[in-house]
Parts: sequence; C-alpha cells; structure tokens
Amino acid sequence: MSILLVRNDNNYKPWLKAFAKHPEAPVIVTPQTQHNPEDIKMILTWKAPAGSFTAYPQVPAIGSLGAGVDHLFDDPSLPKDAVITRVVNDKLSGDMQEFVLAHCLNHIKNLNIYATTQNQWNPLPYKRVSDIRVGILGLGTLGQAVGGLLNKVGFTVMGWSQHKKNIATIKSYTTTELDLFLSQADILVCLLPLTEATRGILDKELFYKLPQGAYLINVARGAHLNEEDLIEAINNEHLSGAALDVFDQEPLPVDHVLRKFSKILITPHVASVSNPESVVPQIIENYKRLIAGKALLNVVSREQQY
Ligand code: NDP
Ligand code: OXD
Repeated sequence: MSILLVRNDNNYKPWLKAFAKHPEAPVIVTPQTQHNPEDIKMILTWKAPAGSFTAYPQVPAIGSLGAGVDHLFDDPSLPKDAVITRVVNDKLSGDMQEFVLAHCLNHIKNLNIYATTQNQWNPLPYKRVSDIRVGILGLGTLGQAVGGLLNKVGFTVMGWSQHKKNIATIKSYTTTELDLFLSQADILVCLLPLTEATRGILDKELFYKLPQGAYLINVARGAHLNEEDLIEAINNEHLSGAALDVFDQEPLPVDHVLRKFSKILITPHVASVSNPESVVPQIIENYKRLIAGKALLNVVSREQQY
C-alpha cells in the first residue's frame, strides 16, 4: 500500500524529504517507480497532467497539495468515488495574511506608484488604514485569516460568502448582498475557490459596483478575472489599479498585455506556497485514517467543488 505523488512541476525533492520522516506511509513518484495501480491508496497532486488518474479508477483518496482543488475537477479522469482532500494549514494562512496586508499597505501609501516613477519627486496624498474598507470575496479559511489580521492592523473588514458568518471583527455578507458589499469595498481581495459559480466573477459588472478608485487584489485564481474588463476599468480610472498573483495562463507570458500597465502589479503565484514540512503531517494523519477506515480531514465537497 502506498501514496503516489504527481506534480506538474516535477518538484518532488522537498516533498520526498518531508515524507522520508514517516516510513509508515511509503511514497512513490510516477513514472519513475514501477508499481501495481491497485496498491495505490492515495494520490497526492499539484496540477497533475490531464489523464493522470486514468490508471487508478478505484483509488480511495486524492489530495490536492495546495488549498485549491480546481485543478482536480478540471480533469475528466478524476475517479468518480475517490474522496477529495485539500491542504488547510497555519503556515499557508499566515503567508496569505502577510501577502495581502503587504499589498494593502503598498497601495494606500502609493509605493507601487513611486516604484515606477523613481526619477521624479512627486509627493502624493496617502491614506491611513483607518480610512479604508477592505472587502474579501470568500470568507473561508484564508479569507477569515486575512480579514482577522487586516482588522487587527486597523482596516475595516467585510467578507462575502455563501453562508452568513458570525465573526466579531468582520462584517459578513452573503450571496444576495453582493451589491451592498461591493459598494463599500475600497480594496477588494479575491479569495474565492474557482468553481462554476465563481469563474469570471471579477468582471466589468462587478468592477462598476465598487467605489470609484477601488483597488483589486486577486490571490485566488486567474480564471476569476476578466482581464479585458480589468484593463478597461483601470484605463478609464474607475479602478486605481490591481495586484495580481494568479493568471489564467501560468507562467504569464513575457509579452502578456497585463504586463504593460504600471498600475497592475504582477507576482508569480507566490502569495502562499504549500510548505512540505508543515503539510506532510496532515497528509500522514489522513493516510492513517484511510487505512483505519476513518473519515478523512479537510474533505472537499464534490458538489460544491470546494
Ligand atoms: P475555503 O474553501 O476555505 O473558502 C472558500 C470561501 O469562498 C468560503 O467562505 C465560501 O463560502 C466562499 N464561496 C465559495 N463559493 C462561493 C460562491 N459561489 N459565492 C459566495 N461565496 C462563495 O478556501 P480557502 O480560503 O482555503 O482558499 C481559497 C482559495 O485561495 C483557494 O481555492 C485557492 O484558489 C486560493 N489560493 C491561492 C494561493 C496563492 O498562492 N495565490 C494559495 C492558497 C490558496 P462558505 O464559507 O459560505 O462556504
Ligand atoms: C493553492 C495555491 O491553492 O498555492 O494552495 O494556489
């Protein structure tokens, strides 16, 4: 019985090193290791190439090596009955908190603008955290963590999710209250999972419901964003700019149109990266549960796709 690792980037070394501390859960990497597909009890993957699951129709569990699972649901070879799990991890939440906070401060202190105008002396009016309302689309594990830190720093924080939340420091809005939520968001952070319901949500219609001069931070998935609509909203100064960490096509091509705008700050999908040493223990726990016939942790709803 073993665990199979499949990554699109072939970055196996740090994962195998972390798993080596847990000999009770033998891990193999395909296609390097010959194996009988029926011996595989769990497949762990980050963006497995399409069709990777074809040989494993009966595998009991498939785990995403990140928080997002959209890369699994995109693959028609995903076994119908496998339990799907994902990563929920304090380091992942902490890294996302710091990344979004950095962007919020960067924006209100105009640091992006100064970085692109180094040969000028042009003092600009700046804002304080107490002036700013941050709206977070997606008030799940990461959205709540980010909102909690932003609130501690002094921002006014609101969140939008399917179900109402009762969080003292974050005002909660649900799906029917989207317009009201958007009308108050000076900075909009996208931390939604990519599903059929959320694909393309960051579009023209949504942008014009934000206050004039709002700023967008997309750290969720590139396919949430309509890139043309963003460029139009920035060009006509409805949006003051955007920080984008995720893209429909990754790596983002060097000549991509989004790179031509000084008001768009691009980072290479680095907001919060799964750390093997801290993630492997929860995988080992799930492997033990699987072998013991117990319910797994961090299970994703196939119906909801998150
Ligand atoms: P969760 O599943 O914990 O949270 C998702 C949130 O989105 C929930 O609050 C959920 O509502 C809400 N939601 C889902 N669908 C809808 C909808 N149709 N309408 C309104 N709200 C909706 O996910 P995480 O917080 O762990 O992660 C979020 C995403 O962040 C990941 O899916 C991934 O794409 C991205 N990510 C990006 C990283 C990066 O480095 N850039 C790193 C890690 C993650 P409810 O609570 O009511 O169910
Ligand atoms: C994730 C990511 O989903 O890194 O974990 O994007």
